[in-house]
Amino acid sequence: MGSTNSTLIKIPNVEELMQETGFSTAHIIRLHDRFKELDKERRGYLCPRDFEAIKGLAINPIGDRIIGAFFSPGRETVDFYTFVRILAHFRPADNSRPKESSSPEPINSRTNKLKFVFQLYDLDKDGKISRIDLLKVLRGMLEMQVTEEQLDSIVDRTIQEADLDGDDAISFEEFRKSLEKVNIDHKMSIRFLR
Ligand SMILES: [Ca+2]
Ligand SMILES: [Ca+2]
Repeated sequence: MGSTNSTLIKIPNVEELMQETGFSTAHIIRLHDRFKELDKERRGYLCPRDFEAIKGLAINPIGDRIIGAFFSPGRETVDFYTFVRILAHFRPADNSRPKESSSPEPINSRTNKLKFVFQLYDLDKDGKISRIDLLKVLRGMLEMQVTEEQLDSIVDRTIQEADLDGDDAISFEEFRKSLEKVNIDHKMSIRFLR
């Protein structure tokens, strides 16, 4: 497959990227094609508005927050490597892979997926989802669908249900516990490759 090889040659350190993310050669090539497709102006990087073309994201309630996760604070662009690394969080967990205690936890493990979602809510990055964080995120997600009063009561209930140590905020451990029964793979499946 000549075209396959020529694509890979254009992606330096591709082996490293595959190892880190667990994506196969075929995945990387498809992601590279998708990246180029989204990069309409062929600048070699994507801006937040390029992500608006991703269908599943526009209708995902936390779509905006997910788009935000591709961009580190103060940066308005994302390159192919960062793009692939972030997308690796959405890869279904691979249970068939033999677990080696020496190797670092894969990006798509349940814990890393939960961490990824957690930081979408922890707006001020202080390690806790506070009432204010939650209010802002939910306001963005629900926008016109609820009144401020309803929003307040949703926030109250969410915090009450998850907050175990009574500090009026949700730590990562509390977050993890509250989502114990949730199939995170299912929740985090987004069709980027369509
Ligand atoms: Ca916070
Ligand atoms: Ca707490």
